[in-house]
Amino acid sequence: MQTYQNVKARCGPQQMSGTHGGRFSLSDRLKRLFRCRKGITVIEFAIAAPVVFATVAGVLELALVMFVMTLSEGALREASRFSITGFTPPGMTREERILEILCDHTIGLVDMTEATVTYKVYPSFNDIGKPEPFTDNAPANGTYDAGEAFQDINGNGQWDPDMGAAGLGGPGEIVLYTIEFDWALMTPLVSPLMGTDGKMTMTSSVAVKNEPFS
Ligand SMILES: [Ca+2]
Ligand SMILES: [Ca+2]
Repeated sequence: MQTYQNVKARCGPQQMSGTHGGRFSLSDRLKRLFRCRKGITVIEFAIAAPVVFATVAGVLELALVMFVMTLSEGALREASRFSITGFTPPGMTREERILEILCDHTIGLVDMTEATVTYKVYPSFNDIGKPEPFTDNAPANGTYDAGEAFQDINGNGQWDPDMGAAGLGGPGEIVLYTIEFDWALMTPLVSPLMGTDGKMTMTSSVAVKNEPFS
């Protein structure tokens, strides 16, 4: 254990008498410097502290990001659970009620005025995110080209790489709910690893089947 007496014994006046008539040569000074451990803890802390603080900040930042993602996913499930009933509350639309639920269940951490919430209707769960079917023959290159025949699943008069139709769907239909928003990262040291320009885009989706409401 490093005690004051030990330090004094190693670095004290009795060690300060040099071999050159009381004056220290450079080698004497270097030997004393390497022998002396007084203040070494402060130096070690000064070196390690930035790394420790950055690590702690990164862990807290990551924990907060995961917390917000979990919140937004839970909020989206709650909103879709309301919407599958087809119920329209008095004095507001279903879309307005959905935004209200999302706002409540993200406890104010997500700015709903900046978030993008979308609803898409699909023929089945297997069709989610898939393109509208087309006849690949002009030319046969694996992609849709203008003039090729296609099935206009979402009824908008054009071929789409995602066949989903906008809306909350009718009875028994499959609906995909998605929320997307930018989360402002707080630690400059971590933000380059997790996002761009100090922000991280978060996206959550939930697919449900509407009840046979009337
Ligand atoms: Ca083609
Ligand atoms: Ca279309």
